[in-house]
Amino acid sequence: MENVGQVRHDWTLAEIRAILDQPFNDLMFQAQLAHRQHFNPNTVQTSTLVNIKSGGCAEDCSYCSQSARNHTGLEKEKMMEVQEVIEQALVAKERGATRLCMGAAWRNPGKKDFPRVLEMVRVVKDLGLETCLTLGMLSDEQTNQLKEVGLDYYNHNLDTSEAFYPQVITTRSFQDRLDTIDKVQKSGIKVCSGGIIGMGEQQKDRAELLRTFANMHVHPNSVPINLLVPIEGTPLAHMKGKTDSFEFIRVIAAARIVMPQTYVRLSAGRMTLTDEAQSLCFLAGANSIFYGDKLLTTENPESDHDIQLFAKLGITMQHNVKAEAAAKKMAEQITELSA
Ligand code: SAM
Ligand code: DTB
Ligand code: SF4
Repeated sequence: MENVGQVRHDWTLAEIRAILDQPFNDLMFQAQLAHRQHFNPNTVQTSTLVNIKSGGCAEDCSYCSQSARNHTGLEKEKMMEVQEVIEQALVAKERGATRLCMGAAWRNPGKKDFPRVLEMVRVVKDLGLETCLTLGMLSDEQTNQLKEVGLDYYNHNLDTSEAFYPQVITTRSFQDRLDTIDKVQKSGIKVCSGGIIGMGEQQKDRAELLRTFANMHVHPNSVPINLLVPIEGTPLAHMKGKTDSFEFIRVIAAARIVMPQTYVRLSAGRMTLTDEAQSLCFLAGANSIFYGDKLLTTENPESDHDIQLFAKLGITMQHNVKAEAAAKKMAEQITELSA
């Protein structure tokens, strides 16, 4: 207990299982101890998702509405125009988001589409938002180009333990995912990588997933913990209502304890969590959310609702320092011009 909050890279499976298993109040206390050493406990970072290329994906992820193999009724769409990304980014910024996370239903980005992706990063950065992309696997050249245009974060989830992974996805391996994360990390782009709870995995799988992240040479900067959104027409639709929210909160707390300097994001699945359950997630050390009424293809709480919840909890949204600096600079320029 005296070492809680210390950054380590040598966690054992038994240690993480014991963290997950302990009495709930002890777990919350430990998570708070870790959290308060590295973060303001009353501040939450907000990222808004934009689905820049929806549906028709070649992978067979069994949770996903966007796989071409799942019959979810989702239309395959063309890649979004840069102008539409700008419009959505402006809305996100206006609501107070600090980061725009642009996702595409690709196994990997194609050559033809990539220049537009690079342009999206440039324009979103120019608006003063942090940028995050999630596009699947990347080549070395693509990774370098993303670094050059100044991409801040790349999201690539491991989703679950190496052992359970083949039951969820067969079209690419766990090792492929690790390799992509490693490539991103080495390029200097910050890594965002997390998983999904509620796909039928055991407690041991949850502990293994956390151990994989916690024993990485550098912890991911951000770890999204998703509660499965069971979608009709996917092989995991039958998991609806199967996960106890306390189990989910326990994973958030364990992530906070084993990666005390990481942003732990309360991610998909908030539509099925009560305000009280979400508050326990913040108590467990979650300090980031997806913010805005849509995830990629499914619903997310309205931002007004989140603002009200934050007000009840005395939580403030992390400031958009870059956007504030940009606005200040613009105001100064206007004053100069009118002088
Ligand atoms: N195609 C890219 C990829 O797979 O890396 C990027 C987008 S993909 C939708 C990003 C992540 O969203 C997945 O790795 C998964 O963790 C999460 N996700 C997708 N569908 C979900 C669902 N129904 N419930 C919870 N999380 C989900
Ligand atoms: C992540 O971990 N969760 C986000 C984001 N990264 C790309 C996506 C959640 C998707 C939930 C289901 C949907 O809306 O399709
Ligand atoms: Fe494709 Fe990503 Fe969905 Fe898997 S999670 S099917 S890679 S969009």
